[in-house]
Amino acid sequence: MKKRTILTTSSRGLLEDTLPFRLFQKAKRFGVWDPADIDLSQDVKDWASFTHEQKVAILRLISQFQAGEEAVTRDLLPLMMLIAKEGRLEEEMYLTTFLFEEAKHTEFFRRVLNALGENDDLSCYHSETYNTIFNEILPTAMERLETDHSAEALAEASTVYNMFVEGVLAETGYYSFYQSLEKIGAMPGLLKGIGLLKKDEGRHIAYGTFLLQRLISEQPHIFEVVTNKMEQLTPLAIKLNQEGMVEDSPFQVNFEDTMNFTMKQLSVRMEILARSKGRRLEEIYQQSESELERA
Ligand code: MN3
Ligand code: FE
Repeated sequence: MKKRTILTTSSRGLLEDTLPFRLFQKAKRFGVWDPADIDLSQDVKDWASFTHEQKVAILRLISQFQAGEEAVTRDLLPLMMLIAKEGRLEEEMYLTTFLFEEAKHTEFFRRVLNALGENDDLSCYHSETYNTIFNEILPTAMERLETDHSAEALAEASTVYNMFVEGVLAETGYYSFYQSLEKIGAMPGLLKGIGLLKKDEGRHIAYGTFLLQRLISEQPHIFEVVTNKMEQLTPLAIKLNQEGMVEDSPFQVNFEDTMNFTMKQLSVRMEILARSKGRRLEEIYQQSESELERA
């Protein structure tokens, strides 16, 4: 039988000044908002005043987020399991909040749809590229961790999940919601929830960035693994935007602006990771949360 050592009663204790533990502290303070507390009464009124085209545009966004939040909730466990098996206690502690938050995001969008009375099948809003990413690439990369515990498999999984799906696609989605609804002052409950979940996602992306930096610092060739994966995924982000494009956007959203935003996210993520090349492991653990967000 394998014998293990308990960490918190050893002289090691908890590594309280490391980034994963600090993210855990933050999540306990800011990640505990309840979707049930968000007032959607004005949203219901606004919805009734929307044109058919406006409803279609917002339903497309909501349905993509709804399915996306469900996917990240269902696909995270293999990563948590691997981190736990490696005995990285502070990272595992942070990840308990990560999964809890994704579950709340899944609940949030369903609450919005229920409040709006939109109970039909929404899969018509999931384009071919959307399905490829969320129903094939993401679950495959995550499930691989059940049997493949290599640094390469972990780096590819985190690149798909944290850098691409969260760092590029979700960020573009928030941008589109704000571009559509904020300037006309509509659906304040939906926007409030999006503001809260965007902050949760900031911590998720920060963890993914830390994880990849740690892997790169331990094995420099992992940077190439991440770059290759991102290059493979980039055309899908472009296609996804194109498939969601409509002529004469009912909210006057500029397609070029959205595409530029996506491309900027892609380059920012890689710039931040590039900085970890040649850095000592200790520095990676000690860095501040804001360092992970700055390009
Ligand atoms: Mn989420
Ligand atoms: Fe997330």
